[in-house]
Amino acid sequence: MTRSELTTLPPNIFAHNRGVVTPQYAVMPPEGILTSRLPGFEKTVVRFQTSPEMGAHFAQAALEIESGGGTTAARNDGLEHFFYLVSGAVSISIDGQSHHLTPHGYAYVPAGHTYDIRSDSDEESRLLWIKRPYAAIDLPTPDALIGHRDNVERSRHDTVGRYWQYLLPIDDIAFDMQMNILGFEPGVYFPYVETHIMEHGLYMLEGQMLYQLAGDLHEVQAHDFIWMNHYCPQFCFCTGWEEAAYLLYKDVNRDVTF
Ligand code: UGY
Ligand code: MN
Repeated sequence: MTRSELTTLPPNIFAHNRGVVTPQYAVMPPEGILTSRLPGFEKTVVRFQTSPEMGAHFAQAALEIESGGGTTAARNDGLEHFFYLVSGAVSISIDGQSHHLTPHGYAYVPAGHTYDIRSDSDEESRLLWIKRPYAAIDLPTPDALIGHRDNVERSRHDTVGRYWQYLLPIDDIAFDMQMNILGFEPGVYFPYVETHIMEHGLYMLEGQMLYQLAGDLHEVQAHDFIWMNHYCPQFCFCTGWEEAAYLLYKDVNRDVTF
């Protein structure tokens, strides 16, 4: 191929890049996250959004599963897992019991249990995957859980025009993480700048926002990913004409360790 045939590069590629990685946060538009394959999966590629290599204490990835693809056998790596289906259709078996996920369906797999994933769709399925070592306490490990965004109550507090959906039970401190959907009407913003010990993995499900991270402003839109390190100051405005919503990982319910 000659240079003149290389027409795929967009103009102003540097000016248009929105990706940034700092010690306090990362903004990762999907187009810059390259694919890899994983042992134990077939007809599947993975795009890691965050991991310990970035400084995170969890990993988050998007799996792109072709029709009929998925795991090659039931897996148990000792970690806890949360799966959220963005598009397509998959079956997930937890300890041999099969569940069907449609878009915005999700599954929590407790540490030490097996999971097996198969795409049921004619098209590619996009499955978000959050995993981390479970921080055990003197309570039994939580049970597996299957749910769907449409069946989770929208609660409202602190401000008008925004809602929370708690996908995992927030009153059960056996859970060491929350997976929440936060939704915003256009023009709505946080009542204060948050600065907290909890870390976040944020996946934009819909809409547009201006996110302030450690004092820097970033425009984000559907399918962008943000990692926020512990104590990263954070604030956001919903800037589009449509509602915005994101899926948010948050580590909770545990004391500090020394
Ligand atoms: O609950 C939270 O920590 C949430 N409000 N943070 C965020 O959306 N960046
Ligand atoms: Mn927060």
